[in-house]
Amino acid sequence: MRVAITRGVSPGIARCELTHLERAPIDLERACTQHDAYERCLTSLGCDLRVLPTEPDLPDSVFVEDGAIVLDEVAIITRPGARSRRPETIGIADALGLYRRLVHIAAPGTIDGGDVQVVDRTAYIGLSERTNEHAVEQVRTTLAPFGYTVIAVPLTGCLHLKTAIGLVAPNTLLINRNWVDASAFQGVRMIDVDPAEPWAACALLVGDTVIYPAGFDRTCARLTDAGIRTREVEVGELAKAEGGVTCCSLIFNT
Ligand code: CIR
Repeated sequence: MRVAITRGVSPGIARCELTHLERAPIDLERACTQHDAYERCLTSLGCDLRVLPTEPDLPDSVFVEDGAIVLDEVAIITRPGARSRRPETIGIADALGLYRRLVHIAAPGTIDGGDVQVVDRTAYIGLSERTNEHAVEQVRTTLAPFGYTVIAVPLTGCLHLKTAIGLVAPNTLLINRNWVDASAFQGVRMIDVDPAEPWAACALLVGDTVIYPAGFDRTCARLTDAGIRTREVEVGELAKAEGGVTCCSLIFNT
């Protein structure tokens, strides 16, 4: 069974963390409508939803991806780089503990799940404002017994690794090379975002379909041309909080 953990949009989302965007008013009702449609899309692609209780005091808590790194063998509970986000991991650990052995990142390590992309047995980890070398080392030690290689990847100009790359098919990444050095991903097939759409790399592969944000028509056409099936969703309100399609769920098989 394929499970997706999600959490409703916090009524406090207007107080979200922002790094690369100017604060713009977020229409809460519209954000919730978009999130509902996103959850329906997950369900239609075979995910069994586990919806965590909404957290009015945790503005960014809809972005559950940042709270954990879930692999077949283990779930690593993160220590998010933004202090305001650290309490989010409590509910996520409770939910994941039903399915996986848990390992917790310890101080001084900090890491957001949005900085981790696993491709086969390689875990790429973005070194961002949220994720540091201490956490990378802890992930490396945790995953080594399971045969994973961990590669740290410097980032510039974007929040998370998964803002710069997105897994869109087996061993295939959508990439914005201005934000990450493509040479880090040796042996991986790459599709470039359209130069006019720098934010277009964030994509969520579920089975053989990519959940993809509406509004990036040129890059979406590149995916279609490459034979990749897409399902577009509107996430404009969540994008004002610097979130995208990957960050609103944690998907894994049971
Ligand atoms: C933050 O700055 O932490 C949130 N406002 C956005 C987090 C988005 N998460 C993600 O892309 N994995």
